[in-house]
Amino acid sequence: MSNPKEPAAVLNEFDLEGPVISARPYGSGHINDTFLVTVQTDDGGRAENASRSREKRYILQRMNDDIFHDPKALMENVVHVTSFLQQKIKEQGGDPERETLNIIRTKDGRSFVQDSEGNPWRMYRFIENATSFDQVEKPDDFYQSALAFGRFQRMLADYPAGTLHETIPDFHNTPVRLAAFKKAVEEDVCRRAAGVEKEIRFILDREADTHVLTDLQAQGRLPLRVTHNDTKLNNVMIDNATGQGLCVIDLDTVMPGLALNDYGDSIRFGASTAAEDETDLSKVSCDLELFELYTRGFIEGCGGSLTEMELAMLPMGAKLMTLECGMRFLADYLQGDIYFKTHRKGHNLDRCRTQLKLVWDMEKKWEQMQAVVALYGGNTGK
Ligand code: ADP
Ligand code: GN1
Ligand code: MG
Repeated sequence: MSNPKEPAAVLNEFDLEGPVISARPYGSGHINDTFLVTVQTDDGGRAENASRSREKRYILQRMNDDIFHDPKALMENVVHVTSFLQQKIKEQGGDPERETLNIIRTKDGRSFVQDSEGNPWRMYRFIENATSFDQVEKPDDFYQSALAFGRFQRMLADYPAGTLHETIPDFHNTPVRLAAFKKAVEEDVCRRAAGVEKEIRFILDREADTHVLTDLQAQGRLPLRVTHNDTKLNNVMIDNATGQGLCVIDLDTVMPGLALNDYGDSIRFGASTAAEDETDLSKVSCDLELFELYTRGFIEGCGGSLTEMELAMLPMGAKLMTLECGMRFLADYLQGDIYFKTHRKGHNLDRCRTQLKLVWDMEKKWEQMQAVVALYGGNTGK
């Protein structure tokens, strides 16, 4: 379990529009320490409002440098990707202040600061009147998130991929993840492996699946694209007024990758009938209606750019991202919960179990999943 670091020390470094009223922990991300910062602004002395003061909000984050070893490279990516997106959004007549992240610079113009202990911190404009959901509350939100993640990928189609730093090497290289998982089992530093033999076996039994997509990629049959790589539902903001997917956030892992991973990660999180850490596994399954909604939205959002092979492999993308996430949670449990934030004993094990239950359920529904994909993606699997 981790304790967020104190933000007070760095607040003064950023170029804010007024004095800070409050800074409180915010959101439910597993990686960074996130704070909502509120400042008081005045109206600039305009006569009609002379006595009225307003508030403005920001997101402050301590980047997790145990995970992102090179915060400077990470922020270079974020600076470049957000300015690229702002330009595209402007060209398309959108609002660049709400439809992508906007970095708040320090008073001396830097994109992040380090506190006296060397912790890296950055700040974003808070996206008002929009919501990031931890679970699907309304099916249309999930469809809107699919459109948003699909469009995100399409907007980055001509981004110079070679200039991107790989912020976490082999992030979605499932065979490499499997090797790391096996090592965690062998080392068993917390002596927890004996209690999770069933889960370990479940993962090892699916070793052959783990390299299906990386093999296709190596054979040049799946294209590398600039992808988000962390497409959970709570990494997209839905506009409260229009109900549309407004802004894709959490850009720390934007790197060259497979479209299938972005698709699959969304399915594993959002098409589940239960929360990622649900302890009652009877509640966990892959909802085929949500699966269908997301599939339709993602294909549409990608605007016809997915290849036939990508379309055919969508169900495999969903299954592999779920399996990979399951093995990452279990590896972390075995290693003593050192990667993902946990909030209770056995949290990572609970998370692992929901992922494996989902994989099991997807295997049962495999033909139906393929039929859905065929419906929206044309002639697949041949
Ligand atoms: P993590 O990597 O830990 O998941 P995120 O960047 O996703 O961190 O931020 C955590 C949460 O904070 C998000 O799920 C979202 O609810 C909220 N959030 C992040 N950035 C913004 C923003 N610019 N405006 C509004 N909310 C935000
Ligand atoms: C982490 O940062 P967050 O909470 O959006 C993780 C993802 C996992 C996810 C599981 C950088 O995402 O890869 O799929 O948790 N991000 C990183 O919920 O490891
Ligand atoms: Mg996040």
